[in-house]
Amino acid sequence: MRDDTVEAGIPSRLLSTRSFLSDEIEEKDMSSRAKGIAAFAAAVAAVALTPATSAQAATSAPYAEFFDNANYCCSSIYDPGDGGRCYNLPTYFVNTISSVRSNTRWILYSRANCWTDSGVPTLDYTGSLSYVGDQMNDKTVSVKVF
Ligand SMILES: [Ca+2]
Repeated sequence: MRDDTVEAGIPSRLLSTRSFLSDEIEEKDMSSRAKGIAAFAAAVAAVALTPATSAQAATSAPYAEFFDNANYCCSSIYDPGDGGRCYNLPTYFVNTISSVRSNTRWILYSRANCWTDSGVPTLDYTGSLSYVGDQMNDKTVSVKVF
């Protein structure tokens, strides 16, 4: 006859201990998550409370916008500056980039994962460029924005 205090071979006392522990762990996880969120909210609030000196300050965050045609036309993909993290372009934009609007330094790579070697074209530039040049036109696969 089956003992009701045993589930899957574990005495019910142990089951309840296990469930108590898992509740505690869950609560700990939640509170550390909550702390993380609170810290993030505080950081955001601190930034928001810093008075902007001008409208210019609000729009000076580094970015680069990569366009599939020259002269900043027509479809584009926006990448915020992030210290030069490598970003592989989505399939649609692979081998299409012809111009770049930017207020910071960026690099175009003709291979995935910002890989490069001698003879593999790249373009390292700062600011906007209405045409990336014949060497890089329609050859960009990955980018970095600083
Ligand atoms: Ca193009």
